[in-house]
Amino acid sequence: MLKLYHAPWSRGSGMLWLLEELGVEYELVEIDIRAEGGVPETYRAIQPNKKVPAIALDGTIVTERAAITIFLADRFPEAGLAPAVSDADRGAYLTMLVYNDAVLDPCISARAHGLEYASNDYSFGLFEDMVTYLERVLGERPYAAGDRFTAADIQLGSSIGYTMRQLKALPEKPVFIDYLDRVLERPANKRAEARDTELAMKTPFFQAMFADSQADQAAMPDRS
Ligand SMILES: N[C@@H](CCC(=O)N[C@@H](CS)C(=O)NCC(=O)O)C(=O)O
Repeated sequence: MLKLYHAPWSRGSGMLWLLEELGVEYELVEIDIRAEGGVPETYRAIQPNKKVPAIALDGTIVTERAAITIFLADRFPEAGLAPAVSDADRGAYLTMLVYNDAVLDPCISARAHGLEYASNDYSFGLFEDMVTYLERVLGERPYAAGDRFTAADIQLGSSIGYTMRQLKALPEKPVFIDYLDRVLERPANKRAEARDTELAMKTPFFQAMFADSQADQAAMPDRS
């Protein structure tokens, strides 16, 4: 059976959404990336940097979100999540999947860590150029690869949703808000979110975090 190596509320969360869209059976192997002692060294045999997500299917291990997405969406074509190799949307589909990981993600991390740099210092270029490009693409077409929802929207939707709504690093542009309204309400995403939240609530890190925030709230002076 397909195995997903995953940690809740992480870059692996989009994979749960993908698997729900594909409608395939899978076994979830939880990797506690927030464990005090760190991720066990044995996991390096699956993912060379000990990161999630990773998948294993029929003896093949695939790592990196874009690669996993391409692999699974092509492997289960009946779900209709990948434009065929000869489809006019295939180029945009691959571009947006890889852009998500190779440009959007590091631009956001660089911004969140206050890194100052020139465009040609790093392969991912400037944050402002990334925002302008995404705004243009999503202003020109309703979905990442064209007129229909594909697996690229799972990755792009997850990234835009998290970085705009939770991290607050991506500006709240109207095209991003409209795009999220189009993609995040899908039933498969709602199922994935529910499963992820359930997993997060069983994770010692989040249990401690929520216990702390409840304790802080209880200690707040009553202003009523
Ligand atoms: N390039 C990887 C990045 C995955 C990644 O950054 N995963 C984070 C979770 S959000 C992780 O596993 N961090 C644990 C660690 O670095 O120890 C991908 O796209 O699959």
